[in-house]
Amino acid sequence: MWNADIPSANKDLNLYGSHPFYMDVRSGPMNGTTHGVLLLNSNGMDVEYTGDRITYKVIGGIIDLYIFGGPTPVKVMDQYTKLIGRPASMPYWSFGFHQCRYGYKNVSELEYVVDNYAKAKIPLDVMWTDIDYMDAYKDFTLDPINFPLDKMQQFVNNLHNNGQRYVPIVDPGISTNSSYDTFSRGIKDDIFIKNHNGSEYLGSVWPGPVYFPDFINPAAQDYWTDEIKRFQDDLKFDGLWIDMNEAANFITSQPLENSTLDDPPYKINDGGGRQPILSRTIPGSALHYGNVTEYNVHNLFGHLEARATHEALVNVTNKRPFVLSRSTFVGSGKYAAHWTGDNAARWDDLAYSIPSMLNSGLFGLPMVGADICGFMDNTNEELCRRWIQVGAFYPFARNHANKGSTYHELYVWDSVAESARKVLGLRYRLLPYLYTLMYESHLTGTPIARPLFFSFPEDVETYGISSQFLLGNGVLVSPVLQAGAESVTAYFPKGNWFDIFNYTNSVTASTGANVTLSAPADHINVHIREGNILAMQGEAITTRAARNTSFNLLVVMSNNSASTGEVFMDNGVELHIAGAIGTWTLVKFQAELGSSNVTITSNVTHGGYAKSQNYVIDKITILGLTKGVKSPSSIVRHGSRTVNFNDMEIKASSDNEGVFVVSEITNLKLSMWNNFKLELKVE
Ligand code: MIG
Repeated sequence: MWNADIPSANKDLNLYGSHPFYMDVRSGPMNGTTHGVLLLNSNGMDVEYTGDRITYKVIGGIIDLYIFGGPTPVKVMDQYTKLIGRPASMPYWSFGFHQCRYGYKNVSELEYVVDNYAKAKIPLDVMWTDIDYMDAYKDFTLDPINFPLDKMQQFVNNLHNNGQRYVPIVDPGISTNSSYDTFSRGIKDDIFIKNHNGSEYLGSVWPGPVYFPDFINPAAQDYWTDEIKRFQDDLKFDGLWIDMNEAANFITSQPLENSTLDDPPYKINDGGGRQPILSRTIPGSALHYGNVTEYNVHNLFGHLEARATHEALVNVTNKRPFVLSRSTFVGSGKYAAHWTGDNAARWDDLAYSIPSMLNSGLFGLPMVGADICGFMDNTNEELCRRWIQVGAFYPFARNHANKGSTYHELYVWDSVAESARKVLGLRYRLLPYLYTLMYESHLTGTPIARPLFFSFPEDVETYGISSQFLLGNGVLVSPVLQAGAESVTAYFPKGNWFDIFNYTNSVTASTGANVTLSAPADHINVHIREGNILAMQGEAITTRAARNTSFNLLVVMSNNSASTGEVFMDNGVELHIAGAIGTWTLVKFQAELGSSNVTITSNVTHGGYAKSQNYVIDKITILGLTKGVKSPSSIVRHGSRTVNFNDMEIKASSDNEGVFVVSEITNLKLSMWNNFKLELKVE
């Protein structure tokens, strides 16, 4: 573990971040008993796992070992994130679809991309710019020719008017060009990392020679906040993308003579070799504020930059920050979202994106995704199509490509566009669910995207599965990860599962079972399990538009227990999520099956926000019953009133297998801010 700018497309090498944490799920007499272990240590280390033991070879610091007793995966995450910091709340818009590319040439090209998404009717919430927008790669500047301020302002304004957002990249290395104000202010504030002799450490990154801000220095926070404020005064960006924060360096400095900090006696595995640990980063002998050596805090650089950037955005915007960081450490989820770095446009990398995403969740960084369609190399139509089918269900869904690679925005190929409309259509209908999972994650640390064993810890068959994942408790994503495949063999834990696209294809697993499902070119299998209730909204091409649609409650009945679900709502950007003032609404739903009726109830906390938005449930869909629901069996209570829903329409149709009935109740107009109780006959 030694944070490094090594593309994640390479296997079995150190990554951008370090998380000396693991979760252990045991099979045996008490299947599913789970604990977690953290070695809270920022030094470089090798960690060796040999089946029955784990060995930490740590080259510094103290042994600060935490054991989280669980005994379930959910409880381990609660205990772990209670210690390291709960995952940051994320703005609602960040659950929309994002488009980025390294190499966009100018503002016109940005406009072209945004326009083409609109023309193709593919959702797009956030447009990004990579280092191309900068003047000679200097942070907080704009290329005066290709990305001039006035045009960029207009571009960002237009995005905002359309309910869209803009996120630019910022790198940590500050150009030492003497006419660059950000540099001069950094020198004046004396916030750069030093050599052991007190001069500034000179690295080299995109702008050429750079100094690196020392985010351990309290003065660096003020400096960073001030720079971000100046930039925000010019251009109203909505979040920041912090890259290269391992910290990446294009040069490898010479080790100081006899320095065990630059060239320690035990050589950890860095980049696949056993070498001095200053390869393409800041040397271990460099000094931070308070004479802290880089040797001890190297793995914290990205974490501290994420913290400083988060704090800066809080100060400057007074809104919920969105920070995307490449490098992370234990606790970074409190400040940032994460993408998995430079993958390649290869089928293997599509498959690896699932365990990478799931790991990030276990590390307390639930807002995560991989570059959709693949960053390095040229993607192709089939791979990009399968990738958006998976990526639509990453908590953080961003298409990104390397400079020089073929363009792969979702409208480029018709078949990709068509599939994107379908899967992102579902994603946007699921936005209230994703957002509620974020809220739950923020409170308890449970990831948004989860390994199957989170919901089925007693089922040992789930433990090794990294080709499928769950969103929340009961939405199962079973993608195609191979070229040419038109079917997928997926594992279904015990229960009744329903195709979430059409409700009518079901899978019944009386015990856990591998099931082969058809997966034609435009389709990904996504199923919802009995026992779950989802509050969904309508399709739209921005999150803003989706939020103006009425709700559809999807209730999946179970013979074994009551079905439950909840939805959290607020304005999506306020700083303190679920704060004391109560400008938010939480609604819990429950559905129970009686001998001849179904009862669906809601329980509202702080109805005010839902009322201010006039949120109504206009339709309830009930799955999982072998008979259809009929007219209300008794009264319908809605708030303090007893209501007779004269307009209510009920339609029941049997599913493809003729086993289950899909019941749809429309024209409901149930206000979200009032408790309701709905009793329906089942015949
Ligand atoms: O040296 O900013 O991982 O997403 O497009 C490469 C250019 C620097 C690495 C990031 C990638 C980004 C690229 N950056």
